[in-house]
Amino acid sequence: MLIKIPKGWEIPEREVTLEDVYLNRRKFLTRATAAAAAGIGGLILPGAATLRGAREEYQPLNLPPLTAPRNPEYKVDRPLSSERAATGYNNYYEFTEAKDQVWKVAEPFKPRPWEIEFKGHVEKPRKIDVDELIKQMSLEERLYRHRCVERWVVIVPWVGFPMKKLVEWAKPTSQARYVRMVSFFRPAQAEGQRKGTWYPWPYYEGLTMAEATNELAFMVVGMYGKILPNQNGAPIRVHLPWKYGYKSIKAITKFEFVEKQPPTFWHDVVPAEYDFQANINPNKPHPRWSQATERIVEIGETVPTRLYNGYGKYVAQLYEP
Ligand SMILES: Nc1nc2c(c(=O)[nH]1)N[C@H]1C(S)=C(S)[C@@H](COP(=O)(O)O)O[C@H]1N2
Ligand SMILES: [Mo]
Repeated sequence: MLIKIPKGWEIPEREVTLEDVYLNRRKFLTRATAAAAAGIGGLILPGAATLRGAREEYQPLNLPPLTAPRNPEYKVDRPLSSERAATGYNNYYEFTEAKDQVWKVAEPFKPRPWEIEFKGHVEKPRKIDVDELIKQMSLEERLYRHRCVERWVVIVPWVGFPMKKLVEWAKPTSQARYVRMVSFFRPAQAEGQRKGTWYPWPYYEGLTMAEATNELAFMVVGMYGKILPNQNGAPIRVHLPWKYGYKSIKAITKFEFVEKQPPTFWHDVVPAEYDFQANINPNKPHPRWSQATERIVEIGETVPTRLYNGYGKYVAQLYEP
């Protein structure tokens, strides 16, 4: 008798995907349900290659080197993901919903020249070219664990600088209570922005000032000792390792300092499923799946999820009285 015993992660992921994509999409094609079905919890194309990681044909590009001293403070308790896995399996809906295709669809994108705008409650609104900004910052490498709300994990050597330095550079006034961040809008270069027209492009996210200036919040401009590839958010993105991946907005064009909690992209698309705070918490299930475990991409191993992704020592005081 032939009995296939699936690995733990295969069952729920398949349930989430196939049912939602094929049933919901056809039945209720309203904006919200179409988006929920295709959403970050939704579309994973069937097939072991997709679930395991990058496509076979994919090889990382030889991008210009960008190295920086490793900050020994940030350690991980697992081997790093291969560059191929972390750059060949992505979520980036501006390009495509197929995680193993983002590298290919995003390749022609031109992330330079790139202007970043600082506005809202700042001493003086200003704009700066990304490379000018990078020159003014001192770069370091940090090993961080990245945990998507869909339960996949990669462990990555990012190159960048603390977001706190960026906030200091922007000089917000005392009225600023949140920072709102916005990605690019270039439908001609990003086919997901042409095809997924029900999404409220451009992608937008937000943080409290305490979160943005926490030492873990990291502005990323490189990975694996090279400049950031398009598929991971070139030329500049943020990484917030204690929050689900959707908070770590890619290809940022604007920082706006505001008084009120800003709206966020995935919350607006599926309000019941993706909240503003999005702290990693094994005890708080997503409405459609448990968050108690997670799967390490490429290795396929399932491990327990940790509160704040294991970064409680840095951030728990932000949320606990
Ligand atoms: N602009 C933009 N930023 C984004 C996304 C996106 O679709 N668009 N996806 C988010 C999600 S859901 C995840 S898991 C991470 C993936 O980052 P990675 O490709 O570096 O692993 O990017 C986040 N940032
Ligand atoms: Mo994600």
